[in-house]
Amino acid sequence: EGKPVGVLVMSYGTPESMETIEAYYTHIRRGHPPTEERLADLTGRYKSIVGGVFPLRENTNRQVAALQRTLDELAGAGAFVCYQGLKHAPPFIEDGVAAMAADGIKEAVGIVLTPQYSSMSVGGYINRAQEEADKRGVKMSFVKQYHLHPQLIDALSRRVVSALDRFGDRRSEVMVLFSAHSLPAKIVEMRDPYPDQLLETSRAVAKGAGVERWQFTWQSAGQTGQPWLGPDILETLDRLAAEEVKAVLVTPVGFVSDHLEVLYDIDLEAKRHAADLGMKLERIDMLNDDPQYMAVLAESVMAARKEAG
Ligand code: FEC
Repeated sequence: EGKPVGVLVMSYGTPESMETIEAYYTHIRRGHPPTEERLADLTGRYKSIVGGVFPLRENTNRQVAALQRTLDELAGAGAFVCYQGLKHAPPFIEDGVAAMAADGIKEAVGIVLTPQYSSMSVGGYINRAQEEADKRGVKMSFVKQYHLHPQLIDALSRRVVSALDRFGDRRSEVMVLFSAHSLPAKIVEMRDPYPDQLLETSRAVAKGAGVERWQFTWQSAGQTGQPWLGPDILETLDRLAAEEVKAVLVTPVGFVSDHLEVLYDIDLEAKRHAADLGMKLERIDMLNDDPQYMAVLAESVMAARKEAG
């Protein structure tokens, strides 16, 4: 008793600088360096987004600091201590667990900065954390998902409502397009909960925002040679344009932060595609370190801790 519980806050990670994009990309590709061409393409995407790589990293740092403050408020100062663990960049998930162990932490809760569970995303983070925790004698439990937490739904619903205001008197024509990162289509045969959980979040947010015209679409599929879940947002925009839809509000529900997959894939690529089709495309503001989102994370951590006894 009296010892703080560690909180391993896990997120995808972003390069530390333009020079480390190659190492980052190689890690994502499980140790296989990208071709010159693919590296140049990714570097170009980072260069073209507002802010580039450094602010993205500061964003994760701010989220971890804000979660620490929220846990101090809700559970009392000293009850929990947060550590960062990134999937594809330093400090890696293993570094975060090692730092906890070095500080004498014996028990910890892990949580990922994405609301829905998939064996290929959140499951991967958890496996890596658990393996390192076993080596270092840290007892860990995990928050697997929080995709229907009432405060998450409320925070997203409010963002939808305020973004709809940007359409003025065209508001009622807007198609709300919920989106999330695609995954290889084989997850469907694996009965992975990811697609259903994304639809559950989308449905709850549509209800919370009083939206009737909505659809779900995938985005940011990788190029691995195997099929990925579709339709992709660009195909969805083509179809909607053919159906005479003139205005869309993209609402990412699997991402919580301003990062490449939002600032490039939606704000530049999808927006340009929509403009070519004569459509107006807007996007909701991301949650980042929004106080309601921080409360979702803090409450989920506290509940997992309670369950772990
Ligand atoms: O802003 C940043 O610097 C990071 C942006 C970023 C986020 C993100 C989130 C997710 N990913 C997920 C799955 C995959 C799978 C592959 C894959 C590949 C990439 C590549 C980049 C990248 N991802 Fe990512 N992802 C982000 C960035 N992702 C860059 C490299 C290829 C490309 O540019 O297209 C395929 C790996 C392979 O080759 O086998 C699978 C999932 C998420 C959302 C959940 C989470 O945040 O963990 C799932 C942010």
